[in-house]
Amino acid sequence: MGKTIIVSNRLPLQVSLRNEEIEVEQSVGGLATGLKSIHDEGNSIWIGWSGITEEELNPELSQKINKELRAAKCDAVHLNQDEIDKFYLGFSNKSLWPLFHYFMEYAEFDSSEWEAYKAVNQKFADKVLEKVEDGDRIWIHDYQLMLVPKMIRDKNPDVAIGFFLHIPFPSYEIFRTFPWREELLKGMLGADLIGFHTYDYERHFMSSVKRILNLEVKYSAIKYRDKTVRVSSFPMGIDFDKFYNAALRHKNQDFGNKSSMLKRLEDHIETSEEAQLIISIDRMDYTKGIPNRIKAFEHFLNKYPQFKEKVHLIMLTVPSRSNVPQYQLLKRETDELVGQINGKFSTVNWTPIWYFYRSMPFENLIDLYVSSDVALINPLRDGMNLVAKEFVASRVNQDGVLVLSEMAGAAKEMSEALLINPSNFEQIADTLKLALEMPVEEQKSRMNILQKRLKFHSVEKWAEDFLIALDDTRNKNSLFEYAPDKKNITAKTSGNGAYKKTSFAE
Ligand code: GDG
Repeated sequence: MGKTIIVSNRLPLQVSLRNEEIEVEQSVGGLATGLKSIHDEGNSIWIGWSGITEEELNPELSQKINKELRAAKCDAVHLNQDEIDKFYLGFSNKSLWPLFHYFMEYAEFDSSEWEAYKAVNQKFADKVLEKVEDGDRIWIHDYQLMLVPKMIRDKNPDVAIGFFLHIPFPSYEIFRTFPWREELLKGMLGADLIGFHTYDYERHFMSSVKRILNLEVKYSAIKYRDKTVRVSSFPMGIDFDKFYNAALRHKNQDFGNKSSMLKRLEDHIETSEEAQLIISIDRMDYTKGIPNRIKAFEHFLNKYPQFKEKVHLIMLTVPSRSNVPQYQLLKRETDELVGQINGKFSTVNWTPIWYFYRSMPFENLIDLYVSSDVALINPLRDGMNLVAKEFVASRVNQDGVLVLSEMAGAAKEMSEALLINPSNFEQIADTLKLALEMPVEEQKSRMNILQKRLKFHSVEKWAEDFLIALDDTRNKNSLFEYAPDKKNITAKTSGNGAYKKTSFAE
């Protein structure tokens, strides 16, 4: 077996410059954690952009960065500011991201940005081709790199290529509006195996392939250029033990060791007997339903005034893509709404919304997860949503209630949460009341099931399942040689959790 080449826009290391010196930190995101064991322990390299533009580099800095990256088995694709503006901030985040999240009115299609997207994808493909050897397998991630599979395949027809999309794949009626739809689909079809978080996204992709490319599509298989491309769903998990153990540590630590945030939260809970905390954590992104959340919370306070002066909504919104205009507008709207609600309802003793617009260290994230009563996660669209899973993993006493949007991929596996439609404020208000008043036994019985499932379907298992499926595909020993029906497909591969899960949304 050769090595595994992981390819993603960003590397698992965050490189930044401070006073002309480089700082390297481990990335804390789900992808970096999920692939950590495969990357650290196995024979692998990780290709991506370091976070530093070519303009910021000089030969001495380059040497230092390369040394750090080599030690972490990473290799950088160098991008200049113009490429970042057009490929990342432009095409990826102004065209693909809104379109794939059903925000058609936000999607801009600029042909010079499309050209930059193609050129940068080619740069990634070239870097992979430079590193690839016989017997290697390549795993490409996400919407920034959708053309890379084909670009590699064109030069190296035999190599094993997997592609995973972390965001939703939209329905055909949305996707068909995309000006370069054929090229994008063909780009993905360079892979042997294409993975999505849910069966719905898989279905949407198959439908677009069939109707736009007129290809022969059956169940989880597509006949393309004399080979079979397999498509399946692999719902991404989290590092359950990391969150559970951190939460346990936080709960049991001496008062003196607690963070000032945890002390203040606990103090608040102890001094006001009926106090309850609702948390929400997300990037400041229009897909996450932040204005809806605030408006629904206002509706809740109006409809159920008995919760006034008792319940707080803690909103941690992390700055994101703040040089894209829609994100600036969203920030302004959020600031205004929070100001309005707090202005309208606050008393000397009570402010309904505690709003943080910044990133917090992991330890504070755990403080929030462990000290809240309810998590309100209400994206308008979300590929998966790992925050919902992290909240559940952090509830070591198995209490607490998750209120989750049915538009998040995570909802497909978390039916014990209270599921809501993020546009139905009436329903959100009623559900918040239900959550805040839910008897502890019921909280525990729901949490118990959720935790068991999450612990089993960890992020390590997700990565393992995907790579096993990629090997399977290459060995041509499984499902997709036009199996007669989907039940047979499931049965054939029942040793592998990934395929079993393809049926959960049906
Ligand atoms: C994309 C898809 C899909 C958040 N605030 C802080 C912080 N976080 C961490 C959370 C969580 C991660 O960021 C956010 O992950 P999500 O899944 O919720 O959302 P996206 O960033 O939009 O991710 C999404 C995901 O890819 C994986 O496929 O689930 O649907 O949109 O891990 O803990 N971490 C720290 N401080 C913060 O303030 N340390």
